[in-house]
Amino acid sequence: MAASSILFEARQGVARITLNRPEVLNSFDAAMSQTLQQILGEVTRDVSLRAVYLTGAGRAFCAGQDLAEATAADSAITDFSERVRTMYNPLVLALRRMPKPVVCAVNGVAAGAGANLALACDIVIAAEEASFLQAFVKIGLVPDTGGSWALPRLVGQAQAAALMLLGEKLPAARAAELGLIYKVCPAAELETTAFGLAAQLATQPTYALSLIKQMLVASPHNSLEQQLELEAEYQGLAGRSQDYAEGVQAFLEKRKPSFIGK
Ligand code: T3D
Repeated sequence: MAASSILFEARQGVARITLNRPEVLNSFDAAMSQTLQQILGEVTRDVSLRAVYLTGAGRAFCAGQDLAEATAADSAITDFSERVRTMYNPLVLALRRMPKPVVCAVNGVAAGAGANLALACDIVIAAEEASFLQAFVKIGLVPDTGGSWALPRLVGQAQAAALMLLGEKLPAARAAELGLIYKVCPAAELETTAFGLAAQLATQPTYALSLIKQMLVASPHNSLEQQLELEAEYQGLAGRSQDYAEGVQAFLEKRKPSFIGK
C-alpha cells in the first residue's frame, strides 16, 4: 500500500486523513485513490471513529487527477470512463454514505476532482487563501466526482452553470457567500477550527447524525409528503437509540449528555 500518499491517524475519535502528494498539489494517481478508498472503508466500519477530518498536505488541498499519470504511455488505465468509475465514483459514494460526519479543511486550491471531493464532505471549512476551481473545462473535460450533482444543489443552476462552463477560480470567501461551503477562516486557524469541529462532532449522537446525512441526500428528490414520511420513519429509529435515552435523561438531570454513538 502506498501509505505515504495518504496519511492516517486516529485521534480523539476522529479519523484524520491527509492527502499527501504535495509536490503535485496532492493530485490523485490510481494508487492514492485505492489507498483512500481502503481507508474510508475501514473508517466506515470502525465504530470507535465517530467523525472524519480530511485535508491536504502543503499549499494545496487537491488538484484533481494527476495529469501526468493520465497521459503516461504506460498508464494502467487508459479509458477515462473507467478511471472515473474506479478512482472517483467510489470515493464520492464512500464519503456520502459514511455513517458519521465528514469535515473537510480546504487548506489551498481545490481543482477538478479535488474541488468536488471537498464538496462530497458534510461540512467544508476553507482557509482564506483557498480557492475552488472546476478545472475540467480548461482541459476539454466535463465535471466529475459528483460536481454536476452537487453544484446545482448547493448554489442553484445559474451559479453552477457559470462555475462549470467557465472554469474560473472561485476564492474561498466567495464560495462561502454562495453557500458552496460552510465558512472561511484564516489559514493559521484552519486546523484548530476544522479539527476542533470534527472532534466535537465525534462526541455527538453519531447514529442520529448518520440519519440526518441520509435525510439531506434524500430531500432534493422527495416531495413534501415523502420527506415528512422519511422524518417520521427516522424519528422512530432515532427514538429507539441509546443516545436518545441518554440525551433526554441528561436534560432532565440538568447535566451534559454522554453520547456513545449508538
Ligand atoms: O481520466 C481522467 O483523467 C478523468 C478524470 C478527471 C478528473 C480531474 O480532476 S480533471 C482536472 C485535473 N486537474 C486540473 O486540470 C488542474 C491542473 N492544475 C492547475 O490548473 C494548477 O496547478 C492549479 C490551478 C491547481 C494551481 O496552480 P498553481 O500556479 O498554484 O500551481 P502550478 O505551478 O500549476 O502547480 C504546481 C506543481 O504541481 C507543478 O509541478 P512543477 O512544475 O512544480 O513540477 C504542476 O505541474 C503540478 N500539478 C498541479 N496540478 C497537477 C500537477 N501535476 C499533475 N497533475 C495535476 N492535476
